[in-house]
Amino acid sequence: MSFRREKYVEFGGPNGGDGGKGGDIIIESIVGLNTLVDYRYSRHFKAKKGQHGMGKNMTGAGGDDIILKVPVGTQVFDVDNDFMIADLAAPGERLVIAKGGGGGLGNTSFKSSTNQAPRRTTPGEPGEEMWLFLRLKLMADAGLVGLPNAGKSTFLSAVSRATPKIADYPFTTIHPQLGVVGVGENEFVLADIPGLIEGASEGIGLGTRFLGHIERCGVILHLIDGTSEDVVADYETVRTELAAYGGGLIEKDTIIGLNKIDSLTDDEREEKLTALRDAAARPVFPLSGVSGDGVRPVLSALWDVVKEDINRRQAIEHPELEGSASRSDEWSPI
Ligand SMILES: Nc1nc2c(ncn2[C@@H]2O[C@H](COP(=O)(O)OP(=O)(O)OP(=O)(O)O)[C@@H](O)[C@H]2O)c(=O)[nH]1
Ligand SMILES: [Mg+2]
Repeated sequence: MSFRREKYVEFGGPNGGDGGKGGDIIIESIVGLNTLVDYRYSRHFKAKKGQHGMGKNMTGAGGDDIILKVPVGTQVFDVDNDFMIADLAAPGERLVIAKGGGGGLGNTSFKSSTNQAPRRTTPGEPGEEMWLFLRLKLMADAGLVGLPNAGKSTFLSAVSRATPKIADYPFTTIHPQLGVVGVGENEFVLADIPGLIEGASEGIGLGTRFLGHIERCGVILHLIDGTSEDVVADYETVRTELAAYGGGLIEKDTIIGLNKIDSLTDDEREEKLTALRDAAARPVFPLSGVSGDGVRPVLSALWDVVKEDINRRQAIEHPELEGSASRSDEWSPI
């Protein structure tokens, strides 16, 4: 509240300006961040309050906003109600998640013909406050699935610079890993997730909680351990769990690879390939992540699908770039 006070001005009238608005809290997806680890240690964010209104009808400055930067692929849930507030699937998506309160009104705002010297003001409004739950869905172009020990992590380390842990016991991989696979001038992101076992969809083993990471992949690479007694049963087990999980995984384009052929005789290899082909009713790629045999054709097949997917997404997001993900004949050395 303020009044104009000047010599020779008898009735100066009110001149108290309004208060500034509080800062907003904004969440924004940016390229180059891969985890939400920053929010593990720092969990409270409070935007600045607006400044007070002042005499001479000066409105207070608004408080600065706070921008919470999160990786592309972050989903924002309301902790209390458990509903999704935002799905930041593309870079540069921004959303105001908590609005700063409006500034209070100075007494000038209450001036009227009947009240020329109002002493009335209003306090600022409180800002919004909330708890959020952030969940990151990795954005991979292609995803690896298979039973534990199928050689998924070995494959990822063979085709990218990723260095996942590899060992001859099940559930070596307990967190999803991403690797960038170079394809001539192009590249795509391949995700390695923990192995699935029978009953995974009911929570057995590590369950299916990592399958969410491949829901957005354009293509799945399903690896089967060639040294297994029954490759068809292994194949069916994983397919059953994918189907039980839902999320469109079972309908996704899938490349099937019979892995570890370096440990098979020619006869064993042919026999297992034929059996798998018959069961899956589609081509099966023989390969070895250890020796590198057959890896290139698998990458080619993956890229062909990924490229289509990228082109489709670009056509939606950036129509001017349509068709720019070209076919690659040059593969980076493995
Ligand atoms: N002979 C042979 N062994 C392989 C090949 N690929 C992987 N292995 C071996 O198989 C075992 C399991 O390999 P991983 O790459 O850890 O298997 P994974 O599918 O990632 O297993 P989980 O993370 O437990 O699901 C390790 O002992 C690897 O050395 C291959 O092409 N040939
Ligand atoms: Mg692994």
